[in-house]
Amino acid sequence: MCSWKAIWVGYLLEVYLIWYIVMKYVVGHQNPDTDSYAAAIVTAWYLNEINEDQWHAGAVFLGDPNGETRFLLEKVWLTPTKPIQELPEWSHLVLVDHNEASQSIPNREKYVIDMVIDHHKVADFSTSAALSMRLEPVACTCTILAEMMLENVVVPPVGIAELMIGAIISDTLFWRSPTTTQRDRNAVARLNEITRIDDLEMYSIDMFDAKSDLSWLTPEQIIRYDYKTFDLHGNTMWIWVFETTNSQKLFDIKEDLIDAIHDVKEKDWIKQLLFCVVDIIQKKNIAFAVSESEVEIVQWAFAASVEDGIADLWERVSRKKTIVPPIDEWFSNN
Ligand SMILES: [Mn+2]
Repeated sequence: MCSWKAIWVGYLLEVYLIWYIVMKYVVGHQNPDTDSYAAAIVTAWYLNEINEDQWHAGAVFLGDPNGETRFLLEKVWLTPTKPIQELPEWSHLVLVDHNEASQSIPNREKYVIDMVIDHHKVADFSTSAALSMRLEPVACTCTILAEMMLENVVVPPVGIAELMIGAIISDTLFWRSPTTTQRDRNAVARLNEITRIDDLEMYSIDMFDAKSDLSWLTPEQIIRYDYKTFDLHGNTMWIWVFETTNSQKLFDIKEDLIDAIHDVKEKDWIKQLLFCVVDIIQKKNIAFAVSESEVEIVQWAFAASVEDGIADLWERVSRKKTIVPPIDEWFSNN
């Protein structure tokens, strides 16, 4: 005779196994910025909404949200979850806003990648099975997501639409970044029919001010605020950016920042690091190059002069479009 207890245990096991097997994790890059954070949440919502397969999607994050992202999350009544650095082996992943291994979840080969939605250059991507890839040369992952929703006649609720608008404002520096395309502008215009934010300019300034708030950051946290690592022709280059509406505040503590850069480089075995202060309002990039090899890179890649460890990189406010490519080019010739 079959006991109820056995049936119950069997049922629980099955529920547990099915849950484990059908869970898909959506994840952005390390040290997530607003787009990475928002795109993970939005993609998880979207995948559950279209429900093409029987998977359940959930967003996970490789770091805490920054001040700007926190501001946006509060606007839509979301609380950040605890960051992760690891998932059960063979977990199924959807990567958003990145594809390079150096920016992704550690030991990525342990997992199964089902899908990539991204707007960056492709560096080192390979998988053992077929997958969906949606890569578009627009300014923001959330622009791609907004287009996917349009194609599939999915209308996002207000909170999801607002997250996408916030991410697009952030990645385009509200149209100041050279990465901006008409598609990004169209996406915001369409999404704002749902959110009906009266003054997007004001909204963007509030967001950027939240990002520029230094009061709760140490010099080390400032330089680590938005870090990314790049493998360029076999060389590892750390290119870190701090976007602000008030760059003067950073130059007031210039010496502390330079000390912090030296400390961090020693602590993390970093050979070449470029720390860029991007003034969003003035559309200017002032970079810190504190070692001989960094000075050389800045001089040759950007034809810029370096004085006391600081170089004026002019209007180069986009890491993707105007900072990384000249350095990449330099490495390819050296
Ligand atoms: Mn992005």
